[in-house]
Order: sequence, then C-alpha cells, then structure tokens
Amino acid sequence: ALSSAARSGFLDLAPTVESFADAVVHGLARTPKSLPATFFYDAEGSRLFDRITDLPEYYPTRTEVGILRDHGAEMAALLGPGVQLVELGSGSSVKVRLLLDRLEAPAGYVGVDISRDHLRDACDRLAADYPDLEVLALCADYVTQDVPIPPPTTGLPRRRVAFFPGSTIGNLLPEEAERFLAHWRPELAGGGMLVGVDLKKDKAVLDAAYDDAAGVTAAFNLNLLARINRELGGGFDLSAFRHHAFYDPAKGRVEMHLVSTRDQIVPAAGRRFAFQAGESIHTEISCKYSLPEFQALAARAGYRPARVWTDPAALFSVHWLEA
Ligand code: AVI
Repeated sequence: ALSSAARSGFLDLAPTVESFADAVVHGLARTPKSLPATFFYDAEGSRLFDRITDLPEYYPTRTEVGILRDHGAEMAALLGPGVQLVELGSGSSVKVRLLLDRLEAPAGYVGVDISRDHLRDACDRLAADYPDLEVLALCADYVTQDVPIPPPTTGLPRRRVAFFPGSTIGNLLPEEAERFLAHWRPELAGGGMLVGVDLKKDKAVLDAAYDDAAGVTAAFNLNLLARINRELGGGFDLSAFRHHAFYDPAKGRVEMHLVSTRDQIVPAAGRRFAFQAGESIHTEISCKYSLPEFQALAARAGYRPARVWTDPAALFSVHWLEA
C-alpha cells in the first residue's frame, strides 16, 4: 500500500522468496545450469554493484554520467515540460539528478527497482533533495512483472518518459530486449524512453570491465550463491566456485559464469544439486550493441529512434526513443 509516513511514497510489488526458490530449483536442475541475473540485487549485491561502478576497469557508469552531464540540457529540452519520469532499475538514483536538475517542472518521479531497502533509501534522499517533486518508490521486478505505474497525484496532463540507464537492457537477450521495449511502449505513448546502451568494443577492455583486478565483480557474482545460502538454506562452499567472465565477440556479449572447481553435491531450496568439476552456472549476459543495431531493435519494437548521444571515445550510448 502507499504509505505517507516516508518522505517518498512506497509501493511494494517485490517478488517473494518463493519465486527465488522456484528460480533456483528450475535453474540448477537444468543443463546447462543457469540463474536469473535479477537475483544478484539483494542488499549485499546492491552494495557490491555500487562498488563495481567505481572500479577503474568498469567504464560504463562514469562514461554514461559524462554523457548525461554534457548533453543533459539537450535531453531535458527534448523531453519537454511536465513529464512524469519513470526510472527503471533506479538503484541509487544518482544519474537521474542530472536530468531532474534541468527538466522543466517535472510532474513526478517513480523509481522502480527490485532491491527494496536500497530503493527506499535512494528515493527518500531524492525526495529530501527535490522537495517540490512527487517521488514514488516502486519495488518490483520490472522485467518479468507487469508493473502498473500510478499517474502523478497532481493530476497534471501525463507525458510519461522512462529513463533506463546503465545498459541494464543489455542484461536481456536481444529478442527479450525487443519484447521488453514493445511491452512498455503503450505506457509511454506521446513520450518515450531514454535508454543507456553499452557499445561494442575491444575484447580486452570488456574482459577487464567484468573481471576486475580487485575482485569486486567476482564477489558480486559469488554473492548469488551466498544469497542462496542465506535465504534458501543452501550449502554452497564459495571457495569451491570461481568467477569466470569473458566477452564473446561473435555473440556481441559478455557472459558471466560460476565454475565448480570440483565434483560436489550442494543442498539448496530443499533439493540437492550435483556439479562436476568444471561445470558452470551461467549467471549473466551483458549484450553490447552498435548504434545502428540498437536503433533497428528499437524500431522493431515500435519506437522512433530520434536522437543518440555518445562519449568522445565511443564507449557508451544514450538513445532517445519516441514512443
Ligand atoms: C546492471 N548491469 C548493466 C551490469 C552490466 O554491466 O551488465 C551488471 C554487471 N555485471 C557485472 N558487472 C556489472
């Protein structure tokens, strides 16, 4: 229910522990084994992800922030006055400030994220810093769930814009990304989506970005097993799995895996799962796109790719898609 006690409103549509258990049982019983990347983001995973965004090897966050800093004024002008801004995967709600600072009379902000406490803290901070803005925190898995976005209570004419930064769209397969965009388009009709998309580049740069020297990405990946231990009574020995991440240029994507270092049987979620030495759990893909590839995908989903910005080194892109 909407609560008025918090500085920001809060709506909880979070997935249940049962859905985590179902995903784990389903993912570990099949061959090859895999787990959905959405479950990375418990409180510990969100903290580790924030540390990733500060790593020297992980260029996407600071590059996208640079693009928003350099071109945010033009973006805000394109979005126009009175928009309701819906941020998908809002995390710490830091980047959106670069838009909010320049938007003319925004009608409201809705932060949507799967990480409940992280989301609430971030939206409370935003509400404190933007006292004239109506802020709503909406805890949901916006990829697999149908998320109803409440209109702003101010009753202003609705022009809705989704802000989907960070190349989180890359964590979907291209066909899933297309379905995702198509699914959101009616919600955004008359407005559009501002979406951050990581670009294809040299394999060495991508390999390092997903396998950093300090081991933070490895810890982020392994936290998925720690979370199964914490929440589902799992018996994973974290020292018996190693982080493996690499860019596959033919597929245009980074893959992350957790590789069993020995034969072992692990209890989790009321079952037992057998691993052979060298067998992996596929935990994430991170797809990279050229500008024309992503524009074509967006067009297939029914959008008009109206404008795109990149950084001088062409590492990252931000697309404005009219819905
Ligand atoms: C959230 N997402 C866009 C990140 C990425 O780059 O795919 C998650 C991540 N995985 C490893 N490092 C960062």
